[in-house]
Amino acid sequence: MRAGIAALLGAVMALTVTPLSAVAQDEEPEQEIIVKFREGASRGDALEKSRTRAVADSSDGAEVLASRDAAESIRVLLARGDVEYAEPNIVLQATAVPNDPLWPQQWHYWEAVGGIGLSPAWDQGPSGLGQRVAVIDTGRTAHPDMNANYVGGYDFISNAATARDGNGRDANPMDQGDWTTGTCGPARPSSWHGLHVAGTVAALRNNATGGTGVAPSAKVVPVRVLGMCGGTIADIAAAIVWAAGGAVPGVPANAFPARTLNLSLGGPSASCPVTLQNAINTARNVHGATVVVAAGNDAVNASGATPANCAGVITTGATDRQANRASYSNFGASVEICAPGGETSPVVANGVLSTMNAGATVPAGSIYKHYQGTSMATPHVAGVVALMQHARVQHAKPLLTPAQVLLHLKAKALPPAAQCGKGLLDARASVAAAIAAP
Ligand SMILES: [Ca+2]
Ligand SMILES: [Ca+2]
Ligand SMILES: [Ca+2]
Repeated sequence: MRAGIAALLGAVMALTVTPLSAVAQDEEPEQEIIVKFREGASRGDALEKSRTRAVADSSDGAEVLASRDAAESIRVLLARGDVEYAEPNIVLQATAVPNDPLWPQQWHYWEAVGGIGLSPAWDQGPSGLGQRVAVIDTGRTAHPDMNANYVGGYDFISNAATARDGNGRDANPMDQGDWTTGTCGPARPSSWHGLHVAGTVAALRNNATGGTGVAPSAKVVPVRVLGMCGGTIADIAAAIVWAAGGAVPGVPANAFPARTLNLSLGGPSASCPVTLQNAINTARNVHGATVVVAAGNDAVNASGATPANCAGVITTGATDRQANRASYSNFGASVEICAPGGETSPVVANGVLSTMNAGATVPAGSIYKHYQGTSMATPHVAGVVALMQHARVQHAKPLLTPAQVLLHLKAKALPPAAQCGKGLLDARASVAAAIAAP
């Protein structure tokens, strides 16, 4: 980890039912009833006595009737001997449960205790459409559940050796793999960390493939800063400025500036490096970008980790499946909020499930994998920020400033001892607050 200060933080790294009203007035609009007659029933008589009219066939030999007093019609029908059943044809509201087959394993999105309440956030309208989230990480890796949501990007790694692409900064942000054979810390396979993080932000939803991201219509701008052994403050700072739309000497202007930046990275530092703080200030104050960063995975006070200890960022700690602060998560006063980072030990399924590559060194097949870490928590927050901003657009309101984003990010309170900031991210309440704000 000496080569660069920043290391990966991924460890291994209502159904709402609207009952029909039962007001008996002829002026009332018609309500529907589902009725099933027994064989040989006097159907015409039943319709006349119950003051109903036929509308359509239902399933299972039943049919749909209309009535101006459904409750009374049902009472009349049920009193007959030739009716098997009669019930209101109630209207169910959409609850956004996607068809992605891994959704049931993505407990971090929906589980009552440890999840973020994602479906009821989606139910309010937003999907992240039109929003861009820069994932400042290991770069872009192809994946069928992610490819359509990548846009633009750049490679800010100055060191050709750690970049593994034969040159310094360049326009191709492809992740070349960050495996090491022991040059910096223990030997380990490639993490494809940026792919996992990107999938949590914006993996495709309702494509009957894999899982989904938090903001599945948002675009991810892959900005590469982490290579073998991590990345430098200079490269990360340049990436922050560029991702938000600022100018970086020697680098073409960013055609896809992002209003939300995700930095699932960090390293020990007693204070926020000036270079890093200046970059964050530019992104935030000049370009209006919300900067979401990981708290770090060393189970220490986040004031000793950077960029967690920088000003003007949303520092994100991690919770486990039981909504406790995760065992590895940093904590303390510099943590603004926590989100699911999971714990893969002892139960792998209690990690965060997202897009992954199977390659131990260079890319191979596309898979899905559970990771744990504040790296995994951070994109839950970034994705919710994209939902909040999309909701603002949907309601013809101006985008939220970074300060407003933090104000309106909502969380389920955790015990003060968790030192988890506002608590566990609540996507539903955050979107509602974004919509309600002036
Ligand atoms: Ca390069
Ligand atoms: Ca490159
Ligand atoms: Ca999917």
